[in-house]
Amino acid sequence: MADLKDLFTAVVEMQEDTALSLTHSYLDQGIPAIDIFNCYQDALAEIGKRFEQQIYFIPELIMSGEMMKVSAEILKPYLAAQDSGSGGQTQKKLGKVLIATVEGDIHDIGKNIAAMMLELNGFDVMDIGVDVPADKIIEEAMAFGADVIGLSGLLTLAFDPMKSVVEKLKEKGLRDKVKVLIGGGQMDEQVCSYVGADAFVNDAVVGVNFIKGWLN
Ligand code: B12
Repeated sequence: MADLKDLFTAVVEMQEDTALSLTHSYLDQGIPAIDIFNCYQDALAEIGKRFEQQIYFIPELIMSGEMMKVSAEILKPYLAAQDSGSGGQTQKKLGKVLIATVEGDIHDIGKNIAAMMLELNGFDVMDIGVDVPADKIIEEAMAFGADVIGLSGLLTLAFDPMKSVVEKLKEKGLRDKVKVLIGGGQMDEQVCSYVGADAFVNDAVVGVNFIKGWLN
């Protein structure tokens, strides 16, 4: 991966204009969009740490979210062009994925990126937004004919709503009809087993590969 230190610093230090111009200049230099994207993600993780240490506060979280959104829009066409997967609009869709951020959680940057990566890789994706109650997720997934339900959540408080989706699927006798993939920075093996999901990811590309494996 290219050394994108300056971009990392610009994002972490909230230098929005510098971050934007570096993003364009790196793209012009032919640096892979995925490397630039990963740099933003690392910078956001650092901002999260500073928030925990009370060096940064809500305004910085908001600003970092905005920077990530803007960069995702810029990088999207490059990610699509550089994607070597089996995606593309002309190919037969590989399967249906319903994606949502669970109830109580409004973080949507990661979810939007995961949805974008899945689309780029040839999946039919239905994104039903943030703060979505379990019943609504299941109802929409069944109406859509989803093969996979992708649940996003960044808060510790998201674990129980995720678990609730799995429990309700079981109650309705639907658990074996769909795979459940949970995503977000805090997801790990322990959360996955608590929730009863089929897998967890902290990275959208890894998520795409899981789903490809399931649906092949
Ligand atoms: C930006 C941000 C915000 C923005 C969100 C803007 C938006 N539109 O999303 C705003 C300002 C709104 C916000 C609010 C809050 N936040 Co906040 N936020 C962040 C921050 C800095 C970055 C999150 C982010 O976007 N990361 C970048 C994305 C790309 O990463 P990602 O989400 O992990 O997604 C990747 C993968 O996980 C994966 N993925 C994610 N979902 C899915 C789903 C599927 C299906 C798949 C396949 C993959 C996948 O793909 C993505 C790309 O690889 C994090 C810090 C951090 N380290 O995460 C804190 C953080 C998540 N926030 C936190 C907190 C506490 C809050 C607030 C409670 C603050 C407050 N006191 O009000 C509120 C909560 C509001 C709510 N009810 O949801 C804490 C959570 C702590 C905890 N244990 O619960 C964190 C960890 C900060 C910290 N270290 O304390 N936040």
